Amino acid sequence: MDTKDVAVLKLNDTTEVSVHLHGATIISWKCKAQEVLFVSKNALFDNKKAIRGGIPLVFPCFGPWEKGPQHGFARIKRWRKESESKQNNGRASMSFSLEDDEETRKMWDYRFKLVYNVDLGENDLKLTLTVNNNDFKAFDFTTLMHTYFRCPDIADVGIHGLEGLQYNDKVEGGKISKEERKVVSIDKNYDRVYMKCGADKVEVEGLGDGKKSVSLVLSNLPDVVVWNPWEDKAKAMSDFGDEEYKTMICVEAGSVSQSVTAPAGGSVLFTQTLKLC
Ligand code: TA6
Repeated sequence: MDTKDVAVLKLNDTTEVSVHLHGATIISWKCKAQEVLFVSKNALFDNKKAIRGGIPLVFPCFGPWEKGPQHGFARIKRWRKESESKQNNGRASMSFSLEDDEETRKMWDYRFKLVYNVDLGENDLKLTLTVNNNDFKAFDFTTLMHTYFRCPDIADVGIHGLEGLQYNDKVEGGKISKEERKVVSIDKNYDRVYMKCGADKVEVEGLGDGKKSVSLVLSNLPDVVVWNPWEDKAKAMSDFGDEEYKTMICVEAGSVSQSVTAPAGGSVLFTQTLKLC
């Protein structure tokens, strides 16, 4: 049942997804009766600040941005719900859109329409972001799905599929290193951009009730950001509990290490499918 701020899509008693119109932020994904996503108990839902958790959308700029807010404006603008449908293949979907307006054009003078499709299956959630360039000039951007996963204990989380990849370590001042581990575990502040990830290689274990894994199947999203604020940075965030770093991990699919060009009048599609196993 939708409210004025949140659209809810229910497939059955154990499968549903909720999308807050502030940023078209997915704030809940229940799969096999388990909540898969993390939302901070201190998250603000004031339709101003980005929601601390779920899957905020980053566009047109990942990270600090000289033209506007960090991670761009998409996650802090109000999106419009465009459609909802149940397919006869046992899936259901909703779509949302965001178009340029005076506020966005003051920061970033381009005409665009973002269309976000949220497609729910019994065991997976398929997210497709289409960036439409409605302008007479091309524009460059970076984009990312800033997914916060819930876990009972960060000590039991392992991230597979990163072995051998180069990563930009933002904790180490942007130093480029190579991941040697088969399974990446988290025991401190991590803020890394793993580059040229495989389309279907990354899997995160230790999620949900701790016994679940989520695999990421990606299209046109070559980078995976791994972030956990750890103790000191957790304390420094007012919309994040001091101890909550122990029960979350961000594994974020994006196109951020290199910018993407949308040609005038053209469109670029990005897809991430999260599969619970
Ligand atoms: O997820 C990586 C990151 O860029 C981190 O550097 C950290 O800043 C995080 O995003 C959260 O950013 P936010 O603007 O939501 O506080």
